[in-house]
Amino acid sequence: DSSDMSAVLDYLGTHYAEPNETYFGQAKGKNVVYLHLESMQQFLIDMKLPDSTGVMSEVTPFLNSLYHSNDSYSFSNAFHQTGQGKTSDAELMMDNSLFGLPQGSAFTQIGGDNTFQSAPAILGETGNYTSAVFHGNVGSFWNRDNVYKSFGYDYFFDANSSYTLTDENSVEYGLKDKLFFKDSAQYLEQLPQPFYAKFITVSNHFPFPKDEMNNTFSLDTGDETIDGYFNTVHYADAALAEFFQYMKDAGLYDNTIFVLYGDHFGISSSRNKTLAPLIGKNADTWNQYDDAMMQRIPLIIYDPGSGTGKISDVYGGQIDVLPTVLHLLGVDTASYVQLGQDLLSKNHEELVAFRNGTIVTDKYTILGNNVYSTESGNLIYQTPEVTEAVAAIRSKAETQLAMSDHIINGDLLRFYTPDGFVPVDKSEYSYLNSPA
Ligand code: GP9
Ligand code: MN
Repeated sequence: DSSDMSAVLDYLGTHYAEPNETYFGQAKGKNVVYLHLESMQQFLIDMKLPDSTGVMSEVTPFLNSLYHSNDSYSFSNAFHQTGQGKTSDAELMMDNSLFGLPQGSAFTQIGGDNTFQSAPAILGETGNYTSAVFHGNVGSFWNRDNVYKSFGYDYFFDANSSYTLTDENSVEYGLKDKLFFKDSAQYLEQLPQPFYAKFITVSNHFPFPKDEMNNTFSLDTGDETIDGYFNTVHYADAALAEFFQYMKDAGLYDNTIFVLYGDHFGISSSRNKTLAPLIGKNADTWNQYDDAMMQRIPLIIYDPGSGTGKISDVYGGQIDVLPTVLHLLGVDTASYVQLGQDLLSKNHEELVAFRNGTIVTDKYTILGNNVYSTESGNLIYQTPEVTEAVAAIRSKAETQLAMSDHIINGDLLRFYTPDGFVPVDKSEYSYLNSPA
């Protein structure tokens, strides 16, 4: 009931990390484009493989250029925090700074009925933003056509309304990325500015199918999933480069910030030993610590022309992205119910709670009863001091996750409306070809 909500608000009062004044409002009024990078992992950044002529070449040349740009806030220690809800968990975190559930997908289980105070609504109300999602798959996947209304998305461009799917132009989960961006540009150009738009890519999805047209790297690891991954990643990277060109052609580029994030792992832990030699690691000594480190994802906030970018080695996760972005846009998050912390804040706490119980801080990686040094990967002998420090970290991580679960399971946001926020009325939203 509403008393549960006061416990949440008390917690948030102590957890909130205030904006860094150097960056606060730096991108105020700009369009926001989220690029959801299906199954992309951080080890891809700057990685090289021999191409078909044997020349070492970058797997993700375009992402690398953004990663190293002076106009980017890039994060080398950002982790995904998704659970069984995979893509939908990542979306939930990006739009709400709330975690997915311990089991299943919050999107499909309760998403449509709950009260949310999501980014599209916040920006719509505070900055007159128009919001839209672009996804070249059927809108009902992950219950999106339902959930997005509760989030306050004005438009949802999906396969039913906006893209024509054929066997040739699509893969299992929808339109191939290059075609997806090409077809989307016409709709994006017509959105009133400023806009908050999200593009959910799909080509780089398991099982990373072979495509003779996009066969840059001929690998032979003995695992077709791994061999295929680098080619579908390379294709997705090239698609991003084309999208940025569309943005330039449409004159939208300079007035937009781009948030690029990997949603979750593409290569499962069971395959990591096979992958290890390709990324310069030793398969024989590979262990659960290494698996945890593989959960890093690319996270780049690219603000063209800003010149104030940096590569930050701060430890954080997907839960932290929304407060970071809102602060860049000059929207203080103090009154909103967001479980993450601004990654650019001086008070950001370097603690990453995974949905499977793993916890990573800049110092410790906690896996069940084992504690590793995050820096060296060595097991740490648990002196009383270490035990005490680890207990405190565990308690913080458990609290953060529990608060989020209370909010979602108890639909607690219906008991609290941030100052000046007008609750979203789901019935005011309908998308072409989606059920009312
Ligand atoms: C489906 C796509 C894939 O539309 O977003 O979702 P995932 O399987 O990665 O959760
Ligand atoms: Mn996904």
